[in-house]
Amino acid sequence: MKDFQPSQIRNVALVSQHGTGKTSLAESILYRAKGTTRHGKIEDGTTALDFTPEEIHRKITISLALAPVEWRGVKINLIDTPGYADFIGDCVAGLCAADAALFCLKGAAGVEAGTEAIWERVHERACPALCAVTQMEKEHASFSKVIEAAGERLGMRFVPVAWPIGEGEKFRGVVDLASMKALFFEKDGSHREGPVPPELEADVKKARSALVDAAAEADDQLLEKFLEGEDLSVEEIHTGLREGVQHRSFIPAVPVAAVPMLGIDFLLDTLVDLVPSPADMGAVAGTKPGGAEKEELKPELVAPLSAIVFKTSSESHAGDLSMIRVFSGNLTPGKEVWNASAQRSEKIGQVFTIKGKDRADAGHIPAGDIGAAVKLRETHTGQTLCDKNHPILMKPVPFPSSEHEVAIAPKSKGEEEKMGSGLHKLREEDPTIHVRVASDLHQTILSCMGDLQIEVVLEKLTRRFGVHVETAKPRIPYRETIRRSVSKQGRHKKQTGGRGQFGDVHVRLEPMKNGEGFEFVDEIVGGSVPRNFIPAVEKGIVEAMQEGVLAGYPVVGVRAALYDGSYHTVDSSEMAFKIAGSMAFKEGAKEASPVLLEPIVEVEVKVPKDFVGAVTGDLSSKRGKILGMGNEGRYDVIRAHVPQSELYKYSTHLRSLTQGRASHHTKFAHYEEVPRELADRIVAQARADREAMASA
Ligand SMILES: Nc1nc2c(ncn2[C@@H]2O[C@H](COP(=O)(O)OP(=O)(O)OP(=O)(O)O)[C@@H](O)[C@H]2O)c(=O)[nH]1
Ligand SMILES: [Mg+2]
Repeated sequence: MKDFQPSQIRNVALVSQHGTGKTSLAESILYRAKGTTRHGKIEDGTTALDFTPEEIHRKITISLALAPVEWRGVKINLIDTPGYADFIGDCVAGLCAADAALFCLKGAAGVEAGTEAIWERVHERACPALCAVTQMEKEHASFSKVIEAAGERLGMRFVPVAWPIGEGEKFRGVVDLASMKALFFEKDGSHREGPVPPELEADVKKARSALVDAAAEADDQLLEKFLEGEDLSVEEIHTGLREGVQHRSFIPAVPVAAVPMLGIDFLLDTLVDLVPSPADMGAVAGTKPGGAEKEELKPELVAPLSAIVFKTSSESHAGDLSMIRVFSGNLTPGKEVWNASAQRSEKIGQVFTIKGKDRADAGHIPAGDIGAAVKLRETHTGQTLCDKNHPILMKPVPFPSSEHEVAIAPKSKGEEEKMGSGLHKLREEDPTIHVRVASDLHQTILSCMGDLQIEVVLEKLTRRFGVHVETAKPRIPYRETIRRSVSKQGRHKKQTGGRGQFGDVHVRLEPMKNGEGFEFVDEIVGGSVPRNFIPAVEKGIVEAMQEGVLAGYPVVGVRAALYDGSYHTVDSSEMAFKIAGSMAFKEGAKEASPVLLEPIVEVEVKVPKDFVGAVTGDLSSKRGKILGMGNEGRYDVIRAHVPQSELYKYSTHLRSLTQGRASHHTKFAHYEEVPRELADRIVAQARADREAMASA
């Protein structure tokens, strides 16, 4: 592809919930604009954009993909993003590279489960948006119903720029409301002009008036002209609409059907005319590294470099790549650039234009454009690249936190390392994947956005890294403590010919006020336990506390005071006193009313008002305590303390409870005593497990 000025580029991310037809739309556009010679279909697994085996057999998008096309002398960089909530990380990343979102809604369904959650991402990023009402040739499709419902639900003003001629199987054209031309679809995605069908005149007149109002309101000069009673030209309407889009005053909407290629040309024209170019978007705002001072750079080729790595990919034919959006300056191979996020220098290797899984040498990536470089050594997803002499830090990609945890282990012993390096690579490609080793639980914990993402991670580990991995429920890090003070003697005496072993201690165990930690108090007077053996006593107690007397969980919240003891001049040793300390603790703890503690987490659920009752009721049924309610825009925020053991797979549960319209965060709060009945069950289970392990 040739070079394009920032004013000749449009960067558009296709976003929506799963299945509206984003990938199909991008494929049809790619085909129509001659970006491919084959019209890829999801059903046949032949798309250029969903090219991994995991995507093909599930018929869904998992990773974002790029589809650059040229239309009317303009380069449109389409970024196809996943709609499944589990892969929202790539939707967020795609939005960071785009200047506008093409928000897709199904013609026959409109607002669905997941629509709002995706819209929130567009909204929080303050991303300008257009809307495509898709699958318009399907039964029950209704353009006007969809935009009315979406307007109400999302609290946004949707403005049709075209009116459908026929809907469902009669969908055969659109009236371009700016030019008032009726465009009848040809099979190849193009159209021919014709008269506006008389039965549509009233609807079209009303819709045009709303469109012109919107365009005029967005631009002072146009408003003046409009108020003086003059009609606006098509160009003027487009200028006004583009400004309105840029300032997010409204969302222009067009009807389209991707698979049968109906309305593709009109959609392409709309993208060229109404999506703000990088030049329209104006100066790139960031901060000076190390402070809050603002820094701005013009979106020009001659300006210092500012760019963001929005995705790392190793899936394509193209090898390991860093996908980059350049905001200002020029990214050229062989040049040293500055990673302002990591404060490191980075050498740029070859750079490419990417289309699905294919790459083509690009020479450079100019201001406003999107491309990729051979995977950078020092730079990770979300980091800023710039000119060292003119550093700027852009906002990092706001990846959501992953709350869905499972324990994982390789099926074959000895493959831990392979699993670890595979996961490391997958995490580079999708930063919503987290892995940690929970040493107290003897488990490796994988945190993802949901079950589907976990399934995909495991599949990729097998396909790409040859390691088969099993999952299990993560163990709960229970703890034990004592509720009562007890004094106990621990006496270790062994006489087996020759030198014996002797250690004798008196220890008082007390519960600590805050229920946390451990304290050892030395109350020995008169040398009943010699100084040099006292640390060994403490060591014995600390070791014994690793496995509590109830169910073998670590013990916390205990003060152990060594107040008396005795020794033998020949037979006493550190080892003997350590054993004595340990014995005193084990025996004492049994009599000190030991109890089981469980981790309590603070959960924050962001939920539309209609679901507040359902969510609070559910949290209460999970032994949760509601702490309070707040407000965040159109959402209520519920805060509650809930036992961690009740929250296994809560993401999935919450999704089904709220039709995918809620989100949540958790953080550890504190430990609390487990209710008696439940504790008895956990203790019995732990004992059975230990016995099974012992006999295995
Ligand atoms: N009849 C009809 N079917 C369509 C159209 N567009 C998409 N589909 C079908 O709808 C299903 C989903 O299409 P995709 O293009 O994968 O949807 P998506 O929005 O990319 O889905 P995710 O990537 O999972 O978010 C596929 O079976 C498509 O064949 C259309 O215009 N008409
Ligand atoms: Mg898709």
